[in-house]
Amino acid sequence: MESTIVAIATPPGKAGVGIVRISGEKSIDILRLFTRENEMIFTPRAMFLKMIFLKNISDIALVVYFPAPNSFTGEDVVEIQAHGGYFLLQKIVEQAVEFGAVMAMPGEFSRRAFLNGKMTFDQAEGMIDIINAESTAQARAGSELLKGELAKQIDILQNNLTDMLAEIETKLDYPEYEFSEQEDSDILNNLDNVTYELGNLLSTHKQGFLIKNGVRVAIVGEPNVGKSSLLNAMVDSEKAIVTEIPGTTRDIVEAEYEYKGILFRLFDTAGLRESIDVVEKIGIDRAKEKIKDCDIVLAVSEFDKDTNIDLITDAPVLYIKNKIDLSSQKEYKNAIGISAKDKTNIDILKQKIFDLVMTGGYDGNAFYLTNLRHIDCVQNALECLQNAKQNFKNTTLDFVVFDVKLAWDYLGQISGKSSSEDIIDRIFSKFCLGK
Ligand SMILES: Nc1nc2c(ncn2[C@@H]2O[C@H](COP(=O)(O)OP(=O)(O)O)[C@@H](O)[C@H]2O)c(=O)[nH]1
Ligand SMILES: [Mg+2]
Repeated sequence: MESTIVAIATPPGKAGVGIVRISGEKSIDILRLFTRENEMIFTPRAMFLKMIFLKNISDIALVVYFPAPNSFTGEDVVEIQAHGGYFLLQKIVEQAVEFGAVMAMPGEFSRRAFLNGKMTFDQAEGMIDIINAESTAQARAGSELLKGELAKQIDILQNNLTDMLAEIETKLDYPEYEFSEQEDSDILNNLDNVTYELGNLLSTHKQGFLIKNGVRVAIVGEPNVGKSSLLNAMVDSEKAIVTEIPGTTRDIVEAEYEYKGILFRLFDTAGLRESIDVVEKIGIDRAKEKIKDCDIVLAVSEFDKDTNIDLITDAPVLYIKNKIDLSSQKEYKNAIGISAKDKTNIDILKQKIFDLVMTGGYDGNAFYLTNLRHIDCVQNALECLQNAKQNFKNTTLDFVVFDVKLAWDYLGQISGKSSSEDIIDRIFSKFCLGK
């Protein structure tokens, strides 16, 4: 028998309400012990306002009982919505343990949900993405997964491969069977179709990465050109210190904004110059590191000067002329004129950044591969199918069957149709406690 697990489902801290979740066969008994109810009064999925009794404390809580299999985990589940003090909630957990539950491991509720067929791997991962989301696009990507959008697409391709395998294998059972040209070309067409679809899916992963992690934007330039002022203007708050003294910014200052659903992470850096100041030097080294480690570089100079610094980076570079409030010239060749002080052209700049990194734009209705594990699976499956296509011309069908099966297996790892203890561990151990 599986143990009955308990954990706090709400974050540490103080809040109006805090939730303790219990899952397993003993849940309902534990609830009755808490409430000292002798009769079975807990109508499934209905809330009851009850006293709950701990050792020397009691609280008034809303309690609800979800009998198996109609619960998050697929087991009997009880939720106690008590007052949201972390001390109190911990006491409730301790009491539940005395009543026969054990403390849940991180992700254990979701792991049980998976094992009981309540959700697939990718749905569980989508749920975590929603929890971790910091932008509209991130939350959207998570909700697409949770809805089963990826599993649906993958299922179609897997079924396609299954049908094909069945057909080839029946015929392979008869050694004297000769595949006609028509049959050969049908198999190849089928392989082509699935490879094409997987290729399409994989092509979304660069944008998917930016959706998931946010776009890292480094602001660099010589001292005093207005880098910190630009960061402040872009996030509309006084995050970074601005002074007329060159060398003010030393550590990297971070700030974020959302544009068209996408999260952008700005990094304001120390002005690049030869410096003898130890602290400033470290800041300058960090700035140079940041240039290499970002998705786009904003190279800022004053309107009447050019950027005079070495930019060693693979990322696109956007040249910016600042302080145009002091100039009569507002338009520049190969650069955007802005005034960080007056917040002129900040929106134009944001659009330009968006266009340069999100090549192909962002379609709020499209599906993007955002999860590294899924990307790996798709990539591996694609390679197997490419091998299968290659082998189709050169060797016997047994090899083709082998590679197609392997591809099927990789695709199955996305949803968990093909799973192992190892994959299950890898996925759920990253989840938070109480999820
Ligand atoms: N007139 C004008 N002054 C600016 C503008 N942006 C920044 N400054 C001034 O330039 C100086 C240096 O700005 P700061 O943002 O600290 O530059 P940083 O060293 O590149 O970070 C400060 O005195 C700012 O007030 C601008 O758009 N117009
Ligand atoms: Mg600065």
